[in-house]
Amino acid sequence: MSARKSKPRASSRGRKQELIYREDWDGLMPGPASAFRTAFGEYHTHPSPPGAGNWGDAVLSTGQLGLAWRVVDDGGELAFEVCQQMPRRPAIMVLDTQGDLRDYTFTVPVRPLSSKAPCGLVFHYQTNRTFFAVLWSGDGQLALVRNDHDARQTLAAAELPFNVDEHCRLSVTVSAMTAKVSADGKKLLEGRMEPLVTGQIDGPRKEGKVGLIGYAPVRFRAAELTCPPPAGVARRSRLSAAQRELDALREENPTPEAVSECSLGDFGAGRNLRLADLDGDGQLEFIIAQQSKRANEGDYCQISCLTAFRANGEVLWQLGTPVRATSLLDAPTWDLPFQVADVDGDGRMELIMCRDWQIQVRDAATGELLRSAPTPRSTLGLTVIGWAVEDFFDRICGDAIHLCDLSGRGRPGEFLIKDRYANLWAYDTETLEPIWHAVLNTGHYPLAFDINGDGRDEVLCGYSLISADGRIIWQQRNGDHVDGIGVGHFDPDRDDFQIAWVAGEEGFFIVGADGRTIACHVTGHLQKMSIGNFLPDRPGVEIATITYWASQGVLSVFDGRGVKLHESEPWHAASAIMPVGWRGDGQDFMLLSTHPRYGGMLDGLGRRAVMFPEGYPHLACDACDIDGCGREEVLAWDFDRLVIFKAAGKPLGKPPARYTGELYNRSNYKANVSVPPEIIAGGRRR
Ligand SMILES: [Ca+2]
Ligand SMILES: [Ca+2]
Ligand SMILES: [Ca+2]
Ligand SMILES: [Ca+2]
Repeated sequence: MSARKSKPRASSRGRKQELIYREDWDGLMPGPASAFRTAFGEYHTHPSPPGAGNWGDAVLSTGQLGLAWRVVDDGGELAFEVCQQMPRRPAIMVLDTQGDLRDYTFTVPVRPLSSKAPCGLVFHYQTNRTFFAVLWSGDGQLALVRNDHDARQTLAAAELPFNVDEHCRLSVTVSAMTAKVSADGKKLLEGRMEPLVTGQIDGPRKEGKVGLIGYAPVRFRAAELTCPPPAGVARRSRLSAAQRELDALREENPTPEAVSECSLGDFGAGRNLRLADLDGDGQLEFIIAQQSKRANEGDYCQISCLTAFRANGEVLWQLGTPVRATSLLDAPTWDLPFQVADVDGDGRMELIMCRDWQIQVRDAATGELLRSAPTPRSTLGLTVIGWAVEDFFDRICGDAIHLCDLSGRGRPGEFLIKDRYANLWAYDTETLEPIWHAVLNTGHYPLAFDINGDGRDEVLCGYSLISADGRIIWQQRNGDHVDGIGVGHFDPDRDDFQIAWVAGEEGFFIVGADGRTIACHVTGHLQKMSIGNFLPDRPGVEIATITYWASQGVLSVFDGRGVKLHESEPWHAASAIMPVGWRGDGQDFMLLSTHPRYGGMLDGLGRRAVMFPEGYPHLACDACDIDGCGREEVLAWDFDRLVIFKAAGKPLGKPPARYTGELYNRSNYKANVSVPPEIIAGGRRR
């Protein structure tokens, strides 16, 4: 990962240049150079980063089968090859190990393989949606562009005959925010670079990374990165200052200590874990679900094995037959329908679940079946998403369960159950009788909340607000679907509740209680959202979002009014970005993952403020104040082991009162929160 430094060398124009990096293909072999294209990275962590060598694959292709990037033999040397048509978003391979580049020359021999769409180099890269690029098109145009999310500006253009039979040595030199582009040593373009501004508190970005870009098949031979020696001196000074700042930041934060570790035997699974005091002894236990897939694999899953266990690995009970998970494809990329709470108010926990087209209520301490009913009859609904036909089976499989209080009994006496994308039903937990059915674009996980303060929960589901009686109060007509929903008094200047949602390609929204949009940002395919005090120096909560699909890993931090404060790309995948009150002084971190190198906990500026030790699982993670100390612990697991990390030492302040959601209603799509209680005052949240 270190810079490949060598003695200054003479450039073609005779001036000495310092070599920052030259691709020597060390450790690389012909073969795939991309991650496989599934929803795995929405909230699971790859064992190694998507990409190859020192390069990260920054754009997950969608709509294509197969991989976007390969390392190939190219006339006796190696090369990176884009082996896909990528019309929606370009394939980008970013040189991850070399950031903070200000004045430099980036040179790569490029051989286009298709005239259907452009290829070229990216530079001053901030995220896979914010960068400068030189793009070579099939019509023989070479363009210098500034790409700021969906706004693209051409700064300069020139003719360069397109040639799919030979390599052309493309080179971009950046000096004092002016870019000069040459091809085979001939200067063709020059343009001033207005710095990209990624967020209100980020400031203009005057440094960035470099990478390779292709909207269509193209080969790139060994890249070379050089700079004038004074720029090298200045860069080393910036890098060491940044490292000192990061070291100081980590020094002032508690380190993670593994306080508990257990084997998951043959019942381990990905991110489908619930926490509850199953036996009423005051300690939390866990239930983990294994799944069996069918049809298109992801949309009609059933729970195959459910295991209740203690933190020491002792199994309390088990339903079904465990089958040891072996492949990353065994990790769920959906929710499974089970939740645990005291739904009848008798002081004992019940498990509400769906399995084999049945709704079941079980004693959570023993797993014993108390009552059951068939799941709802399937119906196509109005908004069928092409790949998931809702009437594949005559009864719904049950995609997710959300416990709620529709009748105002003061406990979760009802529950919501949905199919994958089109129908939502409310049920009574005692009678297992259906109460109502709504047909809508459900999105992934609803949120019940008493938004009008009458003691009964309303239901936020997809782009709709539904009354406790099942009547749609308002509904926005947007495309795609909502993944996660939050509600609260986010804007201190407004009296109503605001609703925040992330909705894939439609973006991140803040909506008033009347259903009108207050703010909307499209920063890629918005996948996950969490709400907490990520910037403690700023008043109020911050709302963090992260993207996946087509341009993954773009982390954005907004204030409660929807003003974008910060944006970066800490890792080329999404994450549940669980808010964690790790310090115990009111500041929250975002848990990216427990991977010792690519994960960590981020502050509101995207800095890795806390890192996790080597030698522990990092497939999946979650956070919860398990022991009631006022700070969240971090749970990390893979198919074999579960470990609990605790913040070392005493809290750094007085842990403030916070609302972190109910212990039940865990979901891979929900927005997770850590907010002052007054943010949700006047309503109740499930
Ligand atoms: Ca217990
Ligand atoms: Ca009970
Ligand atoms: Ca209400
Ligand atoms: Ca704040």
